[in-house]
Amino acid sequence: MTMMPNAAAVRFHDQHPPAASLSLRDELLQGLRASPKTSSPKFFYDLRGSELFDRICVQPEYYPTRTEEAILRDAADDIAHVVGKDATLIELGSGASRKVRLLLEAVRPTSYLGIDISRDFLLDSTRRLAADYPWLDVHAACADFSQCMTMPAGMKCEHPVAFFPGSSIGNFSPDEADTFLRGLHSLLPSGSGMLIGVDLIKDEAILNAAYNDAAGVTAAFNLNLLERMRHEFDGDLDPATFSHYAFYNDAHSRIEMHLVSDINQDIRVAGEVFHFEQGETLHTENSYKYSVEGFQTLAAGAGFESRALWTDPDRLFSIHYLQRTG
Ligand code: AVI
Repeated sequence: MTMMPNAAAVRFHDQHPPAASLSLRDELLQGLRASPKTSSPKFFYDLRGSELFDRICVQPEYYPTRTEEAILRDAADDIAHVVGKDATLIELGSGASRKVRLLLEAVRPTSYLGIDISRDFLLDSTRRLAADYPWLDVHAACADFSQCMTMPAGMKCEHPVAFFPGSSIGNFSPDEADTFLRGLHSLLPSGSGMLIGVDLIKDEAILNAAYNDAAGVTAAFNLNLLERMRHEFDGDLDPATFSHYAFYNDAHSRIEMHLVSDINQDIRVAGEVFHFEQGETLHTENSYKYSVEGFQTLAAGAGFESRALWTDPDRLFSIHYLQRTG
């Protein structure tokens, strides 16, 4: 269904992502029943988790956000040249639509489509975008881009360019990333572009510091998952009996985040009891890091050829422009 919200400048397409609470609960319980215990990173992002994530992005140790923004700012004209004219920028998981602002004046796309699962947040940020860039045809689609996504009916889109910043692809396993890229390949017509931010493999000390900031914001972000279990999933547990644990796993080229139980204990979530030994962990997130070549190989396997690459002088972060082949 397509309808006009109050602010006339945004066209809103509600793709009705499945009302999640039951499936979310089931997914959470399934992870807690598994051995070792796991939880999807998407459980981090309730309101408090999203606020904490915004605070992580400005911590001095968390280099990805400011480095990617600097690359986008410095390379905006170059990016515009590679992207070409009459683009429709499609931002996947658009959130606050903040990073795309660094490109809009240079790229001058004809239209912008922000896709996000959080309806109110999406509407608010795309309305602000439409107000600030009156020449831009702004669309918003409420959908879970990682599950299923179709282009909104009736949207004219001559030269689609997917925009996926933030190294969010790093929160997928390489197999999931491959499936995700293949899904985009089947959605986008031949010749479409993709501008994607990918965090790079680097000195372990820099990586470990980024996920263990001195102010304890990443720890609070991780531990907030337990608060969410208490409030949203009828959890009976004491968050103070768990600790944040994040480290770089060199063999898998990924940061792992865990919640470690400091004691032997039973917790109850949604009516079910789960036992934790002292020192046992709930694995809450992986954040994969790639070499430039490693990512290009992954993308090529899913049908996207590398056309351009930008990095910062310290090669902390990369932005790739890929083209859909076939
Ligand atoms: C959203 N994502 C790319 C972040 C990352 O770095 O993997 C999430 C995050 N987790 C802890 N700090 C930041």
